[in-house]
Amino acid sequence: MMYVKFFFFIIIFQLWVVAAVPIGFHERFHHGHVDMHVTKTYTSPLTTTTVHKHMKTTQNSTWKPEVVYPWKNPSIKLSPPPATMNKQMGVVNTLGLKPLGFEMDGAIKVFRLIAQPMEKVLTDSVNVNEKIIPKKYSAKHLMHHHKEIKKLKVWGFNGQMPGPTIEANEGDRIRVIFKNELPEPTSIHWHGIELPNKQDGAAGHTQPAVMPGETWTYEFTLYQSGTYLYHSGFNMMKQDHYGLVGLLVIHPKKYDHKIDKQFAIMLQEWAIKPGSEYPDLISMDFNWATFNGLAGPSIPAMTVNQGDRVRIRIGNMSMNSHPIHMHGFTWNVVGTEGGPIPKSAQWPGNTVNVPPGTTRDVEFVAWNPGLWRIHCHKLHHIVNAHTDVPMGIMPHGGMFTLLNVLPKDRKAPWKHPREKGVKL
Ligand SMILES: [Cu+2]
Repeated sequence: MMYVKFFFFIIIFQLWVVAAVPIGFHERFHHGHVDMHVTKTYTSPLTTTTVHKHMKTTQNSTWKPEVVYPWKNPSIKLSPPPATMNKQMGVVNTLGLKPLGFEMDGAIKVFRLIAQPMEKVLTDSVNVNEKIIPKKYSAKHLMHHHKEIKKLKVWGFNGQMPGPTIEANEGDRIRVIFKNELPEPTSIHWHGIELPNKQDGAAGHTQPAVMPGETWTYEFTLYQSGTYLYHSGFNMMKQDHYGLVGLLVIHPKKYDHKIDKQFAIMLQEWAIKPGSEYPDLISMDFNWATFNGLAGPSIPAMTVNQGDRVRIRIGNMSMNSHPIHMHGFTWNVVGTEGGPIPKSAQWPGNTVNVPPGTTRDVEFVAWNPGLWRIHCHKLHHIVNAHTDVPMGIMPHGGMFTLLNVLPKDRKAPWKHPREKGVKL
């Protein structure tokens, strides 16, 4: 008799699993957004009647699932960006993003981050670099050009996605006052930073999760220098993918040479179903690739003067590697997510692969005047919206922008530095 009962239990359990999984997925897609939680409906006792009852109710169009964590909770009032936004001690230009400044509390640099739901325009199809492109070269009329605004519901910091770049100096003690205005618990993980375990932001392990409406303070000293990342340390598959990511640049106590212009680029990828305003967090078929939450032609160019020494810092918070390629120059890879690379180990190139969770710094002298393309060299990542429009038509660039090197003398004939005996 016991054996029969056990056998009966197994059959019912399997029925429940088979029924509950597709119902859960159906509801998540049906309501146009993706949530990680399972509604209370599916935590019911394991009886056949319950399963049948719920199968019936899901077929009824008036049935509504209990959504615990939607994209936004209307009862949470969103704060304006902190007063330190757009004020900067820093020198790094994170293309298309406002910088984050700080206040001093004694010797401590205090930064403020607020995690919030927001809408991000990836592109409005307007070429922000149109003014610097010679009219005769404009390809605008040679291609189909959809004037389409691509908006996405994302999560960001201080009204920005990705979050603002935090800049500090090696040796600084920093405090980050962090407020959670998301509809679900979260935390901030300081990716690559050597700090006390309690400050690591791994919610559920080194700290409790910061609940909606709560504030949490991180404080640590920066012993390293280089390009680092910050991102959500809780429910990462959803939250990092929703845009809770940013760059943390730590300048060395002393650069061994002067750098004239510094830029930063965060690499991200999105799977966006046609007509949807939400990223599909389950799909691995990414059809949108962005620099700093922007897609070409809406990514501003990097404008420098001929002769400038330029550093570009690239971080990757997506699930694929991105071989970032630039025309016209040979650069040196001078840094990774482990900090500066010793001179003897730096390597020359014009394409640097940036795997997920890493950063790469490249440096070069902008001797070669003109407009140079910089883009991911995975061909699908140059053109977005593979499911919106026929593949290959270019209304939406992906990870694609320009380096604009202003010539010292417009009339001077082009000369390679080696003709003048200069080895770069
Ligand atoms: Cu790529």
